[in-house]
Amino acid sequence: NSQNLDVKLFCTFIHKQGNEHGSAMSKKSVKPQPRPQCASYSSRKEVKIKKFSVEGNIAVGKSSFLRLLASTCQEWSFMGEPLHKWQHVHSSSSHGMDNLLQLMYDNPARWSYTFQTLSCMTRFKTQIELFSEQLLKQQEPVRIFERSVYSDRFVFAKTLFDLGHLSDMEWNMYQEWHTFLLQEFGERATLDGILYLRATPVKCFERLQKRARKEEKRVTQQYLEKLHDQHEGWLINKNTDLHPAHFSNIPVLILQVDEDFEENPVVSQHLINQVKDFVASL
Ligand code: UDP
Ligand code: DCM
Ligand code: MG
Repeated sequence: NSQNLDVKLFCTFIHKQGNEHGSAMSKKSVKPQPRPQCASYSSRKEVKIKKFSVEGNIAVGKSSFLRLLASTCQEWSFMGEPLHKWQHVHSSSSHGMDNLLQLMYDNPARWSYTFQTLSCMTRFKTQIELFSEQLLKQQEPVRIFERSVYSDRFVFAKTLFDLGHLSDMEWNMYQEWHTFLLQEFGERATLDGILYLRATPVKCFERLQKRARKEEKRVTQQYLEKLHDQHEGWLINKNTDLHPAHFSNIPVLILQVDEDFEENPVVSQHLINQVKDFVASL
């Protein structure tokens, strides 16, 4: 089912990451191995790595779109959303594991801040992930993330605050450490562009029901409407109050995905062409 696909997708990425970063450590070799690079530039070759995030509402089709891109742009690097980490959190509960995504949807006032802390922390880790030698060997290395620390804050945490699930104090604390981390990570956390997958909340709700992720049974179309408005304010109308302000100038490619692209090669090819042109233009 689609949930397994999500896990599989993430595992593929992890596996890929493992290969990219782990190969030097896992193989016994007498030769010293070159170190992976941390910043957007490789000091060795001065190669610029272009970084993009795929943004969009819940179930709009981000993971499906990453799979599609991965099948055609095989030289690019892809980082799926670390969803399984949010579903499997170590705890001293009877199972030794808690599902924080489930807890948040079951009791948002209690668990939203905890969830947003974990999701953003795992995201920061992903977003500043080391670059592999394999990626740096590409003439024009590209890395694509599913969502970013920006949507975590400007879409999700903000919406949960507006709905009263984060208190004033929690929202202030969240913004304070988020701004601090953005400033500390600087270049390593920035993006060169955003691919905004855009569809009506009705279409997203339809896809959410088709996917039927068990934790998301309580997600309503009204909630998707709020998230949609938040995306629109941030990426289209540009009236979201962004802090720090210089993060507001990231170029955005809008991809309308109401029409099914998963099963439609003409639609999917058109989307891929737009992405390739956008990536090449930056
Ligand atoms: N989906 C679809 N047509 C599309 C894109 C996606 O029917 O063109 C379905 C997909 O098979 C899945 C659901 O929509 O069942 C949500 O997709 P995905 O998990 O990729 O969404 P995400 O939450 O990652 O944006
Ligand atoms: N999610 C959230 N807050 C975030 C990021 C994600 O509440 N900062 C939730 C929304 C979805 C799930 O995690 O229920 C994964 O998102 P998607 O299905 O859009 O990939
Ligand atoms: Mg997804």
